[in-house]
Amino acid sequence: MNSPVKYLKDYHAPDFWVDEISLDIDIHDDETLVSSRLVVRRRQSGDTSPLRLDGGELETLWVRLDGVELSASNYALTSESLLLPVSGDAAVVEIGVRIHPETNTSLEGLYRSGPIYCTQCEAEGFRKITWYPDRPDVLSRFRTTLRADQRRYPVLLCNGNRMAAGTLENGRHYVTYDDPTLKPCYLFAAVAGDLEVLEDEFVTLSGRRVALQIYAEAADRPKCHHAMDSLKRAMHWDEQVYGREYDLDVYMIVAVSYFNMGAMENKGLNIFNTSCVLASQGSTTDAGFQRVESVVAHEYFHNWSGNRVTCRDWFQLCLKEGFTVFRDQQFSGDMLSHAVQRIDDLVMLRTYQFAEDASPLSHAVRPESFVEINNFYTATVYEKGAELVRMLALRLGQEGFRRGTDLYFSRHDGQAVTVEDFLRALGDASGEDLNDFLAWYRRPGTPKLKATTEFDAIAGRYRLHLQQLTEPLPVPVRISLLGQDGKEIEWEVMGAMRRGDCVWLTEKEATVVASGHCVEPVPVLLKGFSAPVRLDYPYAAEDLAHIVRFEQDGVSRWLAMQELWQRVIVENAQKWRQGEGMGLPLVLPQTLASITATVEADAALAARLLTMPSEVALAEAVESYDPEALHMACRFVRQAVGKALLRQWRALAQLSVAENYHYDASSIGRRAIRHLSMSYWSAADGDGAALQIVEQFYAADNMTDRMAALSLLVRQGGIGAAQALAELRGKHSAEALVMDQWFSIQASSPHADAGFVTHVLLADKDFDWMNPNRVRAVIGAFSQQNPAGFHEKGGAGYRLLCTAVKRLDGTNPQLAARLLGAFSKAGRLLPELRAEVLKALNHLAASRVKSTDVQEMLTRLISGLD
Ligand code: B3K
Ligand code: ZN
Repeated sequence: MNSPVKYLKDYHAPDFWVDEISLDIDIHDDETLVSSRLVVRRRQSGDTSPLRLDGGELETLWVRLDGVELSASNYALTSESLLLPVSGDAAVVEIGVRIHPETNTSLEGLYRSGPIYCTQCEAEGFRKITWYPDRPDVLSRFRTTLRADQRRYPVLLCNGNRMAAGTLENGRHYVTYDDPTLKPCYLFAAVAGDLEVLEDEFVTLSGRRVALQIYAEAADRPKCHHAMDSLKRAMHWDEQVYGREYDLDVYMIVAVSYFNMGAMENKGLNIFNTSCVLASQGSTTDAGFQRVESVVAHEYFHNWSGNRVTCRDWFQLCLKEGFTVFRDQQFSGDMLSHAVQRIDDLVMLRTYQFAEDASPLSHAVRPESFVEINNFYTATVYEKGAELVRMLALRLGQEGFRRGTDLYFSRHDGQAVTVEDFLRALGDASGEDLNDFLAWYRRPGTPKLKATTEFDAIAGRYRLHLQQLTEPLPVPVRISLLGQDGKEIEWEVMGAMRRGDCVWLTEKEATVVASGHCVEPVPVLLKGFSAPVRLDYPYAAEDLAHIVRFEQDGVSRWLAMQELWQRVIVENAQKWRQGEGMGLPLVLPQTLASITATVEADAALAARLLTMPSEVALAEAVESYDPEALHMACRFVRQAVGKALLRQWRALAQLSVAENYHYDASSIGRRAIRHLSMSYWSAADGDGAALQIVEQFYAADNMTDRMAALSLLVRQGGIGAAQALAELRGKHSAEALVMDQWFSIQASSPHADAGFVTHVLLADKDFDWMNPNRVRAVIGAFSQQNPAGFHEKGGAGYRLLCTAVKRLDGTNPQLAARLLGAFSKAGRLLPELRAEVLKALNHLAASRVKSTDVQEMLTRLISGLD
């Protein structure tokens, strides 16, 4: 099967609009009957093209056109399309179909998540519910009736306002909803289940009362408070920062256990993976709490950036996702810490997006073509897409950007638009032409910058030469020059525009000059990581230490620290490969020691600076990727740093944290420092640290402390790990989200037998191939967070992943395809490992993969390796 490639250049406006749709969804145990009534209208009067509807896996029962039932010879039906011969400019189409949510394992369309019926329609899932023009530029008014057994499905939910409800024969009931907003079908949602609700209220800026409801299974309701608080904070923030108010009378969130992503922004009725709603001190880590807060905010922000102003076609996906990620990053920064939030976002960007962009999976933020749109919900569209909006915000300044977003929202409210419309609105509000930014949206790959310096000590003249090695783009390079005393030095720029501390490179080259200094300054480049580029500048290790010591911007200090860590680890990896002894240059422990002294001022930032980059992140810093060498170097450096600063780690491992667990920036930061210090201490002196780790595991009153201790115990292995794992399982076996952590901590632990451990986990009685969270906790953790295990010589790890993908291809293609992302670094692997990857991928390709999702990923990956 060869699925067609879709091209952006082929976009045509739809032939028909759908002014209204009435749906009736009648849920039974062994089938669901869906009848629909579409009021359609031609876009161009007099045109004669047939009405084209999309479908997938539908059993068509009847079709009526303007009240007359059509026989099969009157329409053209394939498994994916239904063409109806509409003669005039308008028509009423009625269709009945039978679907099977009870056996729908793809988690797309209408499906069962355990005892709950729910939907996932983005991007093209609505066509699995009924025949419809399944494209985001067709906006319609939806009226929906849901019917189901009343005892087992007492709660029936749909977008919009509840208009009617009542009982039916045979213990069944129904509810009718009307959604007054016009929406594309990807924002449609329906839920039926035995759910409890946590209720609250939000009064908007203009005084309207909005009912807030979070639905979950009874046992989970007490864990919904953090999500509710996050929602209210997000609603308030969007009013203050973007002037955006919520528009309906009710905002609902439903938590389900079987979900392919984090959450979905359906109009007024978000459906969430439980992992992004539920949070409690006893079962959720600090990182989990943060994730809930940011995903709740992200989906809420979509109400404007995505729902009220939506995408014309799926090529424009970044229009809603990049912008909304940028908004949720700003929000999270405002909630806890700007520097720490930016650092966490950069870890994601530089670890995963940079890797994707350097791989055969590389694509533009706005791709020109795709086979399966589900394969394009990527780090590039989301994270790089957010970076592009960040640069636009920098270019326009705070007020100009706000004027621009105001204009974008008001000009395009209720429309389905493009990246060009976005740039035009942002620019128009300030009289700027932002067209040059389109190149950022169109061009795949990470741009490269090179910086070189010249210094004439006698004349006191300093020149910093910036050069774009790739085709020039508008690149903002925020700069400071640090003098010997750490103070900032004045500078000027030639060949580029300057705004504040930012040089806006538009041409190939520009030069920054400073004069009157007899010691060469240290340049701090790309402050705050002002552009998503790779920068090549030959810093001396001492310069990096100087930046860490004197620069005010925490993100720039972290960037310098990353480079220092990276250099020490990569050098040691080379030594290990050549059989030479590894070593720790003094500058690293000295710099770390200076940071340990700043813990009281900002524990969370200090923790980020003191954290070694992960092996996965380090893979981005090397041209030829040898996972074993990097792993050995990391082990050595962790232990050496542990020994060099043993006194500090032991003291910081006892750092006081407020007695009762509290989710706030300072407590989170202090816990992070404790755990990091325990890990260095344990690397340097396993026996010495053991007691504290074990005590913390058993005495902890919160999951952050407990999981930190558990991961160290599992790393050490042996009886301590086995007992702790059994204890956690004994206490939390009924909590799926804790069990996910139980699985993932083992699958990601870098033991020599990691592959074997992963096989054992797959055979565990609680492993469930149908639950994406569980699959990600084992297969995802092993292949993406355990490089030493995954890249084991001989390719066993690759075969394990490919076997899993093959198995999931038949049940959940989206999940299967996504797991293949673990191969994105394959092109840079050592030749023998690369050959094993290719073998495993070819074997999978030869096994008759069914889904277009997996086929497209395989084609792209294999063509990049061949
Ligand atoms: N818009 C959804 C993602 C849908 C993915 C479909 N394969 C979640 C989000 O980004 O908010
Ligand atoms: Zn989103």
